[in-house]
Amino acid sequence: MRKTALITGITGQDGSYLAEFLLEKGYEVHGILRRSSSFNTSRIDHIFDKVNLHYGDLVDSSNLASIMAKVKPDEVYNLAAQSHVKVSFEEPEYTAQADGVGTLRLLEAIRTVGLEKTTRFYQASTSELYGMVQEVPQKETTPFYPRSPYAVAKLYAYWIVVNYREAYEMFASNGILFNHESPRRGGTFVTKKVTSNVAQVMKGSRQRILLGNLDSKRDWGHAKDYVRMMWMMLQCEKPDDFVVATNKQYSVRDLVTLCFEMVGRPVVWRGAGLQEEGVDEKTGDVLVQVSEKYFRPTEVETLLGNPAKAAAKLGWKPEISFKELIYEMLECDMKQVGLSLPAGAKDILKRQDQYC
Ligand code: NDP
Ligand code: GDR
Repeated sequence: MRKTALITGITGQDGSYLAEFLLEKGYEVHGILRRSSSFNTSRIDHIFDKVNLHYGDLVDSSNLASIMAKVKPDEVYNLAAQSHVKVSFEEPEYTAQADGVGTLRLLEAIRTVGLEKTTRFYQASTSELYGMVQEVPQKETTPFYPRSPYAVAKLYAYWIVVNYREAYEMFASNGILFNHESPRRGGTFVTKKVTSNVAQVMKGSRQRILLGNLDSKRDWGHAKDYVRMMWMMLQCEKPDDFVVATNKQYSVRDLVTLCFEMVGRPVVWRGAGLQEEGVDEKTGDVLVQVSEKYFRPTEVETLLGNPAKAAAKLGWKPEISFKELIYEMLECDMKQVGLSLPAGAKDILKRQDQYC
């Protein structure tokens, strides 16, 4: 029998990859779309006629219940969220409504229509829960210490999922996903901001890149690898929570260094703090500067995930390396401005180094 899946956040990075993945598996795919004054479906335009879209919002309970009653999904993937950490400091209440209480609304919608014993539920939890890290690397048992309104809202969502699993025996699981990126990543997240700005610098339409905390370290994987794991989590015998990560970390400075090396304009770093600059090794041109504007009131300095449980219980491991991910994103952004990557980028891709 053909399975039915409902994806909230289908127009986002992960939603679009997950929809493709589930269609390939033969699922009937439904998604919740927010009304917008302009088109917001660019990531799913290529599969538009294959998915079923319903207008809705995680802040509207009755709408969620009526979608649930109509679709009666076998699997629900809750990916919708105000997902930007810095923005959550400016919109804390809305972030709590959408990311925290929104998860509760969706779980209640499942119960309201009597699907709690049959529908499986995936929650997009996050490494941001670890915040001020209490253990390195982070695993499923590492204590949480959220450091933003976003992370606090996601903490509520994490625990309400655990509670509904225990209280109502729902098949409800948390994927504690570390940062994952792709050419479809939103332009205000640091990887995409850097790859697209580097392409603009190469085109000559931008002089330099302004960034916040260059010391921040992240465990960056590829979104395609991570949506596969979302599905795997709902296919196992029992609901459970899993860390999904690569167990490798790089700083924002490493990311910028690699990108400029790939486009053939290596940078060296000079100065410190707000005065730190990334300078073209040959010409001395300033290509990167630090701007306070991108600092967060409380920062998550370092994240590194241990995906051993996902490997042992589900046989999952990431297939795309950090370097391959950045190459793919840069290639896409260079194309966007009518350029291509120099031949040397392929050599960097093949080289054995710390970015493998
Ligand atoms: P995106 O920001 O790319 O996508 C978010 C999606 O949620 C979009 O489809 C957006 O719609 C939708 N959305 C936002 N608010 C609402 C709302 N109130 N009601 C309904 N839909 C809404 O995020 P990602 O794809 O990167 O991430 C997916 C999920 O995984 C998010 O919950 C995120 O917090 C979480 N996560 C992401 C990680 C990552 O590194 N990418 C890591 C760990 C967790 P619209 O297109 O209209 O804006
Ligand atoms: P993050 O991703 O906050 O980890 O949340 P983001 O790419 O925004 O930041 C990563 C780190 O880079 C530093 N940084 C900058 N960040 C942005 N956006 N812009 C800058 O100019 C900049 N300069 C430095 C940040 O301070 C931070 O330390 C992402 C989101 O997808 C969440 O939804 C998800 O839960 C987590 O990843 C895991």
